[in-house]
Amino acid sequence: MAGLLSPSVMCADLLNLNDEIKKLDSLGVEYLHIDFMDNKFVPNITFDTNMVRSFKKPMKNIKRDIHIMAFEPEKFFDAMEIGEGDMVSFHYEASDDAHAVIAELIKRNAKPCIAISPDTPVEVVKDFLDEVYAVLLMTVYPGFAGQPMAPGSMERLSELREIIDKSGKDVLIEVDGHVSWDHCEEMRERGADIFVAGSSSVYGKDYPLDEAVPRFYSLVK
Ligand code: S6P
Ligand code: MG
Repeated sequence: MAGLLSPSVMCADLLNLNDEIKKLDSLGVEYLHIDFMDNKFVPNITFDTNMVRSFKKPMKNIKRDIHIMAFEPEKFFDAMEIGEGDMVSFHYEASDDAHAVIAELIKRNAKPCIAISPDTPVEVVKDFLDEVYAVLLMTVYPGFAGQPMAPGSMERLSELREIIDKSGKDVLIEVDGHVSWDHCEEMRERGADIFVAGSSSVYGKDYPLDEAVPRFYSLVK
């Protein structure tokens, strides 16, 4: 399977999101990465649940990739109208009962993903490989765009790939955080499948979006 792209909407032109989403859709991008924060689990706020719901309106083929950086993630599912087609990640560190959160996502026909922050040992995912669609490996500390990659992230990615491969489960790896032009090829080689692209790649200053997107795909084939 070729690498999948999930541009981070917090890095897009925030005053022009309707057109931005339509453009990504017309470029054939698979996912729109939507960062949701509670200002508790992480010290920041991005979009509220109304916005997360509204992102559905301009979408034709592109799907929501909702990254919930919040305690008690399940309490936001109704307001976000999470359902079929959505890929939803929540943090291992922010949930008391991750298995129950995954079960709720499966009940809603969403694709459940477990996210781990840079200081969390990758082995914790072993308990969830029977249940999740993907593991979201944070390669920056959650909360902000535009950060440098957290030390050891590449090695963690290889370790995670090995754990998943050894398990024999068909679980994807999503990488999120400084997935830059310089890093994305190596991430692909180390086993990443879904790439969150933000200010260090497709939303950087180097290329307009309609050039940046095909360029990114060519690097993560
Ligand atoms: C960070 C968030 C990420 C950022 C992404 C931005 O809390 O989860 O999804 O939006 O990292 O991309 P970049 O290239 O600026 O790191
Ligand atoms: Mg994110």
